[in-house]
Amino acid sequence: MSGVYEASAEFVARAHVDAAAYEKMYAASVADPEAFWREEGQRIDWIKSYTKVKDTSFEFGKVSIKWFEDGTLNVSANCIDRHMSRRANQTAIIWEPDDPKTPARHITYAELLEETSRMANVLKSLGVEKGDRVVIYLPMIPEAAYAMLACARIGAIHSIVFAGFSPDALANRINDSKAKVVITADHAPRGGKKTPLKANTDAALLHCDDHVKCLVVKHTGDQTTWIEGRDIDLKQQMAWAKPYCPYTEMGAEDPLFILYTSGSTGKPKGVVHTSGGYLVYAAMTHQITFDYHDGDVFWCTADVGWVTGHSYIIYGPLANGATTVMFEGVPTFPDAGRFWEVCAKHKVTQFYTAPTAIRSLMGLGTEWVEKHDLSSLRLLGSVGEPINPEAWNWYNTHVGKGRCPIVDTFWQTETGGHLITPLPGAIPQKPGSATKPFFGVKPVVLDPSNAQVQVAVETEGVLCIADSWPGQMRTLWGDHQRFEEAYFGQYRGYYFTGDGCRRDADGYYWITGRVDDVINVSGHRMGTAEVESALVAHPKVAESAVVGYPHDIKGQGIYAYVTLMKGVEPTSELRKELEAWVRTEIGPIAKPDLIQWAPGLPKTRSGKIMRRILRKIAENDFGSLGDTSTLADPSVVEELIANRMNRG
Ligand code: 6R9
Repeated sequence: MSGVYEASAEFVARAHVDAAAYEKMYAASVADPEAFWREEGQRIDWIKSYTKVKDTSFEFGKVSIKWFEDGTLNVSANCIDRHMSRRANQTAIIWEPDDPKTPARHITYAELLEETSRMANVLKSLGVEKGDRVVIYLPMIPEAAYAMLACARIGAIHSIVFAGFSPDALANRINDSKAKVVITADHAPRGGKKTPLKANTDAALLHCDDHVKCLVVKHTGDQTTWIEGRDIDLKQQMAWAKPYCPYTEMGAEDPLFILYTSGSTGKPKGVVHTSGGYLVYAAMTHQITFDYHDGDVFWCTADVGWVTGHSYIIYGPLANGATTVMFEGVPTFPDAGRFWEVCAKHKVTQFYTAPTAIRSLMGLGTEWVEKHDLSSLRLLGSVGEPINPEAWNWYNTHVGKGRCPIVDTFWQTETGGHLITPLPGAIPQKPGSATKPFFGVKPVVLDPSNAQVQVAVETEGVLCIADSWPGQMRTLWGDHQRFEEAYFGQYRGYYFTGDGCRRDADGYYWITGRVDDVINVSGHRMGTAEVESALVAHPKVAESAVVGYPHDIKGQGIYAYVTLMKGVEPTSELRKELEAWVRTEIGPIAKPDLIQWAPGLPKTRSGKIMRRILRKIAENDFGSLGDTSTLADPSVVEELIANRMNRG
């Protein structure tokens, strides 16, 4: 059993929420959500205050989610204008470019107001109005923030497409959302390489309506094609535009953005978030989960193309008047010390990243961390997948130096903000556990065989949420029926997360991975994450992905893809050693039946392993791999197929 870690007395003393406050506030939040959120809703500025707070139903066929319904506000005004009296000259965004030789930029709230206004005025001049959709396909540059806030300012709905996506994916999203405008750049530099965004956009627009306008940020200055009448130089237009744009009064339930996320079936789902509830929830979780205080420098390493970037680079931090870091690069360029160099350079106080990044850096040695002064750090965060205890311990020891609480935040594109997470001054951490629910969140564990709610504290099953919280998605763009079916159809009366979990005797939640990743070996149910965690605990293993495959005797066998640490030779002795290792770590039942050496794993651009592909290869059924266009490096798939272990 792993240990329990508590924040220092010093940390607890200044934390927004301590243990007693958590218990009291949590109880109040679920006993009377109406009263709790009526008060919390006041964290943001309303043009017309709400009288209604919560009007939500999870009843299948009638799912409807509304918060602060009759209030009006503007999200951009909340993220910028309302800070002007106190923070006009405070840095809102620190922009750290891909190339460390290019100077970083500090953008004040006053500058943010002007740039956002200018961009909003450009959009207006193109006829973009309240409710229109704007697709944003940009690198991690300040213009991405201006574009989001400019849309919010005039009531347009943005839909960001991650700059790593292909022209096809971009075209599908432009068409599905019926966007009037796409905002892109010439190139996106990342890790010293350039992605030709404008050329990709040109290719995408061949499949879109002729009326779609293309605003181009000349970022790298490289030559691109130019179609007169369609392509517009955005920086030039901004220079000519008026420096102030009034904001539009929006209803709390007017959509703020659409964000496409992959479902289990082909067509991506357009997750819709609205204005009031989303902002209240993003702001509150940003302040409380990360224990943000005035003067802190907050760095979330995600891309704005993912929900993590929406809620914790832009909307949450800026609603709180914070200083937020926006990083254009990657953790390993120009070397494996880049994250830590940036932390030292900007005196980052809260650092929030993904386990996959930690594991890849772990494999490269601690000297890269030790080189840099990390004394400014007060808190670390993790998001995106379960963090295995080894990665947690490495993060805690080498980055946090044992003095920074780690918040392992469980949430989803669909949830808008954290659902289950330690509150750093209140909830002792156990490595690998997302711990306890955030305020207003009522997790329930259901037995998937009979959909019964498990009443015992210590239990396991599928994770559902019993009642709405303000940050919850409202619908799928243009497909409310699919929304109901995907999230409320299987377990009636509950929001189904798609994840499995275990609740321990202390009431802590341990996310065991997507339930579609559960394998059943000889009648024993096992989380693939558990086996992966055991494998990566071996000193020679850098990363691993485990899937099930059909097994004559056991029903399903365990197929493990293993990436070794740099310089380690893959030998049959090592294979035996790993089998024995897992046997002793978890038990004989967890011993992998097949281990394939994987120089690389198929990952999405956001770093998630695409298990669908790994399952197919493990099943020796690689003729129909489906869409691989969202992979960061499609060539790894060829390599894995060539060296597959199951040829039966
Ligand atoms: C924010 C984000 C959501 C899925 C989710 C779960 C996994 C995210 C996690 C975690 C264990 C955590 N996930 N955070 N699993 N512990 N702390 O990642 O959104 O891209 O929509 O992914 O990611 O499986 O269902 P999204």
